[in-house]
Amino acid sequence: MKNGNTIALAGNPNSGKTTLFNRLTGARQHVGNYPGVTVEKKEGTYRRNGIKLHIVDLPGTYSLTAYSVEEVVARDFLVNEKPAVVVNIVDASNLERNLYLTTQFLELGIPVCIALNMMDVAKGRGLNIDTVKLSELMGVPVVPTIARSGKGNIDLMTVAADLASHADTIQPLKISYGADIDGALQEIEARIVAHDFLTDTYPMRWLALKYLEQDRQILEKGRRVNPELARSLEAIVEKVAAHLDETLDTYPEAVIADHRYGYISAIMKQGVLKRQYDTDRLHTSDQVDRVLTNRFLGPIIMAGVILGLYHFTFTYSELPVTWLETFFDWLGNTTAALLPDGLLQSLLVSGIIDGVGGVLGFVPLIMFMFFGIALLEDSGYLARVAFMLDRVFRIFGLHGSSVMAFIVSGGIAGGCAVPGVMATRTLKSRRERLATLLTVPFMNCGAKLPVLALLIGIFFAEQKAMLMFLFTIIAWLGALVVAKLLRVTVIRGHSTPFVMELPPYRLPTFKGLAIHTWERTWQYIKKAGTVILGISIILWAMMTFPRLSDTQLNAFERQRTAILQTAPAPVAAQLAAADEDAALTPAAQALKERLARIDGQQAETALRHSIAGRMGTAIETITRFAGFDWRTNIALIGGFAAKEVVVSTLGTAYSLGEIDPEGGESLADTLAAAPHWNPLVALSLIIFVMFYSPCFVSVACIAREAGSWKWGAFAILFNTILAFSLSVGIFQFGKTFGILNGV
Ligand code: BGO
Repeated sequence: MKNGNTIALAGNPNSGKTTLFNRLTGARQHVGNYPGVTVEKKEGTYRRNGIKLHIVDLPGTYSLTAYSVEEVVARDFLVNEKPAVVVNIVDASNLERNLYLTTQFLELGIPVCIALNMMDVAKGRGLNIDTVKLSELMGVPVVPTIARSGKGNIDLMTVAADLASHADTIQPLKISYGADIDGALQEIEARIVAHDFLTDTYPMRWLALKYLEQDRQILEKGRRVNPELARSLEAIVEKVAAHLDETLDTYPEAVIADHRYGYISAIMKQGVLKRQYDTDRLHTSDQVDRVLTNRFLGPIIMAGVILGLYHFTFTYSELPVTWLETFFDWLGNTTAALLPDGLLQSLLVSGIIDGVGGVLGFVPLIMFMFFGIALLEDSGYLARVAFMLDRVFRIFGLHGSSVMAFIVSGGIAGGCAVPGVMATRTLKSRRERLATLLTVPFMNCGAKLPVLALLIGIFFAEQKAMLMFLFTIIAWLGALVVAKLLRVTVIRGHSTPFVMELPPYRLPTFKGLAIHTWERTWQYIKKAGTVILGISIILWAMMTFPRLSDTQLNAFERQRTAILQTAPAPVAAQLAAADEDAALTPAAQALKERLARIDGQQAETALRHSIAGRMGTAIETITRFAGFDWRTNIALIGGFAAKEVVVSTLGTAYSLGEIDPEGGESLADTLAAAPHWNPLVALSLIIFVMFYSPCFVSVACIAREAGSWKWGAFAILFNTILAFSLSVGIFQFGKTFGILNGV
């Protein structure tokens, strides 16, 4: 319950608080001490134009963390006494420094009104402040004042009184503090909610932040109220602190402060603060930002950086990818040679080695890509990318905070839609949040990378980096257009202002980069070894059963016997005697190929006969308009579970239904040689994989975050229809005009 008409004056020391307090209350003031401490407590009454307010002047502080007794007093008053409004006196001539405290009031979720004081000093220093914009971006009223002369005081009190009368539902500000801190915050918040821990006094995110800031008062209180839970929360903090120390050579409080300043700096950069002439020397980060986030140069540099990243990844990973491919070929052939023909051999070779091996083969590529992304992230450049993209985002009805969700989902490459969908929690507007979480799955996540890398590598080998860049642009364009479409139809509504944090640039440490790269690469390997392995086995079973009947098998056997019987006896004898790699006479070679063709036909018939084969064949009548044959369909059905499965299933499908009589080649070689595959089919398939239904885990996450399975179903249907329409369009266009299809 808010304290009726109590207004607290709060701000940094020397911001003009006392001057304002004296002006507002005149003779109606009295001085005492806060209970238990020797900090002076000044109270008074403001009375004018029918407005009567009880004014309390809080001690001047720079922060709300319990470092000093003043900070504790100010904070306890705000939390326990719950004044109706906090009038935050901000020194306009030192805006960025003063707003640091403001962000903390906003994070506390209390009604705030900014008194932008010392406007005369700011003006004298050539500073031009757009108060309307500042108010819009921070989401609080801003009233310019000159406390010394009393200018703006009446307006200030009118606004404060107005805010006091309808300020019950204030949403606390949510600043994103980067992946590490945000992750820890979520973990702590979940426990706080589950145990209803101190939530009657403090907002949960604020409490979680205080834990990360190692706030003495809160830590002690926590240990008193629920020692066991407090220990577990402190353990989370210790873990993230150790991680930050190891990877970035920093600690949680510093990261939090950096992001708060980043948030403020981003507000300033949006035209809030303009210097008529440069008096202050610009901070190094600001100087670098003048070039890197420049309206014209910035996007060009950004495109160059991303293209450079792709070039680096594809060029340097090529050799190790070939080594792994060769290794899995060898492993498959050796296993096949060691085991007798039969179900076990088929499961191990076609199901597991060709399936999972296909996904694991791309580990070097994934590792190089993650290394590049870690470099961009740890240096602070990724935040600038988000900052620049935000300008574009607003045009499409999305929020600035959406950008980070897109980047986390694989906006540059290699992320995952699940944390991307979760990252939308920082969005306050439900409509913007929905539009974001429905479109983040269009990004090229780590699971789509092997599909893209495989097909680009086979069919567009000359311009790998350029193609990857093109597909990134297509993913973003697709996501933005769909978002706009959603925002003007099913989720209509206004856009809300936003602020993007710009933490200072820092030199990444090699250790930090190595840890970040390895953490993510290990996730990929683990997923391949568990989820993908499981799905591969299920799909193998679906591609193997039901098996051909004895009658069908006998028919093939009869064909083989007939061929051998009609062949000249010495030729058949040579073939029977020769081992696998022996040189054959042309006649024996021809006989071998005829027999292999029968084997191929049998394998194809068996695959078509299986459950998956029947499904793939059944929809081929429709999918052929997009250029997909029945084997590709099987892979795409598998891709509903997880997108890597498209590669592993293609591996299994081509391995089971062997169409290449020689066999034993990598999937890339097999596809390159397959007659119905060409660059046009590959392009159509890439676009389909990029846009069709999110994987099952993402769908579940979308449904949970959007609060209804309706949205999960929407994502499956809408995305698949969209992807199919795009692929059909591309394939039919290419076929008609003879583009890319080798005609
Ligand atoms: C001295 N404009 C200008 N120009 N000055 C202001 C304004 C304003 O809007 N508001 C306040 N000041 P406090 P805290 C001083 O005391 O209220 C001035 O800590 C001086 N003193 O007059 O004390 C204000 O309560 C000798 O200045 O702030 C005061 O938040 C020479 O800012 C100072 C010049 O205000 C701090 C100024 C002996």
